[in-house]
Amino acid sequence: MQMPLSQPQSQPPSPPAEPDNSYEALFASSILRVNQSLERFLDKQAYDPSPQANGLWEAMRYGTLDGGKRIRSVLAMEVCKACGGQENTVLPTACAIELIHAQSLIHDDLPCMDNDDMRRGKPSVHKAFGESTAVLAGDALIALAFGIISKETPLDGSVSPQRLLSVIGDFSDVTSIRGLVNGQFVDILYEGQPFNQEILEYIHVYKTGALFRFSMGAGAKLAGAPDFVVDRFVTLGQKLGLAFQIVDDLLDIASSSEALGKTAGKDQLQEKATYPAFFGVEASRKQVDQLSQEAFTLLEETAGMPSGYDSKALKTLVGFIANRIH
Ligand code: GRG
Repeated sequence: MQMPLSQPQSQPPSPPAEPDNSYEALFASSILRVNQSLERFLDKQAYDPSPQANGLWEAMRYGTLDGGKRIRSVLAMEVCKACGGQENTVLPTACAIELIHAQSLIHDDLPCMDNDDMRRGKPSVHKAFGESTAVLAGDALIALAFGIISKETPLDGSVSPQRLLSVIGDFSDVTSIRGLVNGQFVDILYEGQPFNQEILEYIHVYKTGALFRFSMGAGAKLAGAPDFVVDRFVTLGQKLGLAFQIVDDLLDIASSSEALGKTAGKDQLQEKATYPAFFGVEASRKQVDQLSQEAFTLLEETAGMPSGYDSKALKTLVGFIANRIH
């Protein structure tokens, strides 16, 4: 006997599925493109088919692929698209951002830095591969990141060589004494030391803010946006970077190692200079809300200008950054 192909009439129709409005679902296309390109850029065979450095490549891949929210690269991609730019133009820079971010986490986890055994829900790179390999993997990722922006950005007229050079120059600021390295130095310097608001802001502006500023500014630059729009996105990156770091510090207090994929509660143990330590949890939360409100206003103002853009996706991203739970 043949089975009926349709449901009997008497059964009620199943309710329509709820739309998935998570960050991962809404930005799946940008996340996928970044992940696929990272996989390609970290293909050992393409660079060095000899077996000697296999362990180094494995460590670089382990620290970069398979994990991470990709928030900075998504910001670069979404700003570029919102400003009318091509996805292919920004993709190499978006990947370079993730390589530097991964490197900063690998080095941050080292025993001589923040000393964490866990990252992205698995043993940190020095735990899995040893300290010297972790240092070298980070070093190699920095140089690779510069190579990817300069060699892989298509020179097909979608971006001028001058603009591209200016992005590479900005990238060198972010990765140097004008960016993350500076922030990390001062962060460690003030561990267990008295600090004030000025020091706190300084650490955050450099340690986390720099990469957010670069991500948004580069997205706009690579889209060919006018300088005043680029400047606005840099300001926006500054606000979002600060909000992101304050939320990170709040989650370190309120969340679990399991949920975060890294050791929770470390800031207090290491007597870190954080917003919650200085202002308290409630006032820090208010600062995040204030910053996201300012980011919304900036987005709306800029979108309304003659060379305006569609700010919908970017507003959604601001909301995710302010309210993230991991
Ligand atoms: C760039 C040359 C160079 C050196 C780096 C070690 C160092 C110098 C800087 C450390 C910077 C650092 C670890 C900042 C913390 C930023 C932060 C909140 C990281 C967590 O970012 P998420 O949550 O991580 O986006 P995932 O795992 O999701 O990618």
